[in-house]
Amino acid sequence: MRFPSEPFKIKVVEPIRRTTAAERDRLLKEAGYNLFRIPADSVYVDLLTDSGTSAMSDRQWAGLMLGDESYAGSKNYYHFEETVRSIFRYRHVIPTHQGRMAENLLFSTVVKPGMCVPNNIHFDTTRANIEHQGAEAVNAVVKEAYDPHDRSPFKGNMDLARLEEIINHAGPERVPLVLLTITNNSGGGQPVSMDNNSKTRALLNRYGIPLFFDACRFAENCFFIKEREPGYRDRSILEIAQELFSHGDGCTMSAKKDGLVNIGGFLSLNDEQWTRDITNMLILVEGFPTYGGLAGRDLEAMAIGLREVLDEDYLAFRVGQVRYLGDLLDQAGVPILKPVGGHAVYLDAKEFLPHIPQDEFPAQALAVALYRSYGIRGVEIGTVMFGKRESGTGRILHPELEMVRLAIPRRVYTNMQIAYVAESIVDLYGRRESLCGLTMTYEAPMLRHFTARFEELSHGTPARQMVS
Ligand code: P70
Repeated sequence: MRFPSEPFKIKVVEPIRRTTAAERDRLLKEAGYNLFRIPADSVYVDLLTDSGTSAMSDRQWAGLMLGDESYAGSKNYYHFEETVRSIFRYRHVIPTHQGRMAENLLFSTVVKPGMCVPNNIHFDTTRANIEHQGAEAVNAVVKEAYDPHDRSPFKGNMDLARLEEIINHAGPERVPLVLLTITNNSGGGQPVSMDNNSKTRALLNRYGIPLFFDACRFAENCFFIKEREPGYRDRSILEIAQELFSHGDGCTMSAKKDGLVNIGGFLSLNDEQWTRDITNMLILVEGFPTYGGLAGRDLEAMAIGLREVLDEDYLAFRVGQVRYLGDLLDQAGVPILKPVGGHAVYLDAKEFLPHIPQDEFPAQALAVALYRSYGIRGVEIGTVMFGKRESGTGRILHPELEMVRLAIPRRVYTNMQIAYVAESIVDLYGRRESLCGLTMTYEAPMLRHFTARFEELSHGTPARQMVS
């Protein structure tokens, strides 16, 4: 295992607090066993998300002082626009306050009730925003994605035969666009290859359907292409990104990931009419087109972050640190999704806790145990986030993967803290049989994972099925 050494030194530190197990137990009860409801200052290592949690560089902090807060035509907008154009190379650049607003603006403009939007795998907000338009969000990832033991290098790839089937079944006129999520978050942070990307484009050309990227973690995806795909070893990350995006018509972006900022996002696209309609909506709900719900200083930080994220030393450390955690766990026999993805290690809860049935939310139970025993916060990506209730019976339909995601914030934790996380999980794995399942006592009609509440079951108590 290569030890991923940091390509930076630390200039400012933020103290974190150790809590007792008794305190965490009380907080869990108060939070209804939902980790989104735990105060962050009671978390020791916070791996809930890599979104908006990055440490900015000294250059980004300096950039904040260059903020031009003019309502219209801020100089930071032009710097941001030029940066986005130089990487993504689409004609129009529309800033938004975060990714889901970019999704909302795009889908409310081009998706109509009864339509169908395929993706490799939709993430939660993407799916919810499409369903909110009365359309169907369909996944078409390759089947290897669902096998945690399959070590294929590009498990984020689109299954082209399946995609064609979906288009023909819906009718091409009912598919306003196809998305590719890079990297594929719900499938374990797995990359899409350049080859699959260009074949997706070729297929869509036959039907005249636009291709958009959900580009949150594009730089990590490009790093994997450089590492794993023949012909890209000597190309820069920027060149790989430019080639990748040349196969699409636009993208949505949450810059809270590979923009290396705490808030921000954008839409970038070529189509003139779509841009006009989206811009009109933007003015209605978000702000003037040269700030889009952000301050001028945020745009400056984003412009600088988008350049920094392309740095290969940074990316080697970034992806290396995630892999380091995965390798420590794998070597100790802890079941994780393989190969390790770009931004997170995913624990396979079905294998970790085979004695807890999926109806009792094993991944949520695992996330709760990790916090209670060690102060580590991960997030459930399984039945709570993606399970659906069958209409009529109220029975839960389970997603194929039942995981706890340990998302590593960018440039935030030291390798020693990562080693602490590994050691803790190995310890928990040794006493996994003592863990019990949960029952859900409250759920919202959409994006229920953010606000759901649970009660703990003791051994032998069957889950009560809550019918909504
Ligand atoms: C995450 C966050 C956000 C996201 C994404 C993809 C592929 C769009 C968005 C929306 C969300 C999250 C999940 C669990 C806990 C906390 C936060 N992903 N597309 O961590 O972007 O958040 O900026 O609106 O991954 O993966 P935005």
